[in-house]
Amino acid sequence: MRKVNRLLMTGAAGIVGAQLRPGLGELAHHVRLSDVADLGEAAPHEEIVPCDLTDTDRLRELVRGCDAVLHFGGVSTENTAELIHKVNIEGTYHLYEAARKEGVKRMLFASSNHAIGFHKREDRLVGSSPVRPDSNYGVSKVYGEGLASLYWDKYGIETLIVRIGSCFPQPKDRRMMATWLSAADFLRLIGRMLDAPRLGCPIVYGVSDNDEQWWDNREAAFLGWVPRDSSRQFAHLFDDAAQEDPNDPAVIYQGGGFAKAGHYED
Ligand code: NAI
Ligand code: 15L
Repeated sequence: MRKVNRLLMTGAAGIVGAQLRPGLGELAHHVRLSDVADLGEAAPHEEIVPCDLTDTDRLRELVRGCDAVLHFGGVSTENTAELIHKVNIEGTYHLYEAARKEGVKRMLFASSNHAIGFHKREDRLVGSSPVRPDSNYGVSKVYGEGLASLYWDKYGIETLIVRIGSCFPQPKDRRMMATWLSAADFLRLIGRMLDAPRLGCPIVYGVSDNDEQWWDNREAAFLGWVPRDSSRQFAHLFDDAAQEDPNDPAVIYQGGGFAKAGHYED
């Protein structure tokens, strides 16, 4: 594939960012990495630009000169509504505004399965299935998806919305056998996103070719992304599935523990 010139990744010090970072040099000549946390030493093709997403004044400088932005920064699990609003909702809004003003044309929005977490596991969802957020966090992802859609329809900024399942080096529990996304599959998806002559604003479920599947990416088939990895290789770690309580909300709903949990601030 053709490399883009400059690619920005926010949240680069996080769990997903750290897994993707080693592969981004295959996709871009210059990789700009940003976070509030330490990013270590820059490789020759990397630029490190620390930035707090709530520091609105610095965001234009952050995105300036970038061909595409991978937006992973933010609060990545349930938290106080106040923090989620400030970082995930306001921060994402100001990042998109900075992108619009600086002429960035292509984005990846790291959405989450928690935007649809109150669907049951036996429901098979497509990109246009109704949202059913399971947390304040999930609502912030629904906001980001709506914002991406607006910025495509009104301003022509394309976004790949990825409802990520569970992107970790390996599944951490039985549920993640169904939701696991390998870093290699994610990198191949980003490659398709950067290569597509016309992207638009599709919703893709970020999940590998696992045996148990809750999501169907047929509506984004034009991208030609076919995951190659599977959680099957980790099946031996979770042979206690028979002990799952079928009446447990964490087992009934796709969002697992996020759907089961009460209000974060109670
Ligand atoms: P993470 O929490 O490990 O990484 C998020 C990064 O954002 C951290 O390095 C943190 O320092 C940074 N950050 C937090 N507040 C910030 C601020 N105000 N300004 C700048 N940077 C800030 O999360 P992870 O797992 O790497 O997830 C990355 C993205 O993907 C998040 O948006 C998350 O919601 C989303 N996602 C991740 C999934 C996963 O399985 N890891 C599943 C679904 C969605
Ligand atoms: C997410 O959205 C979180 O960012 C991640 O930490 C996991 O909890 C993941 O969803 C999941 O559902 O496994």
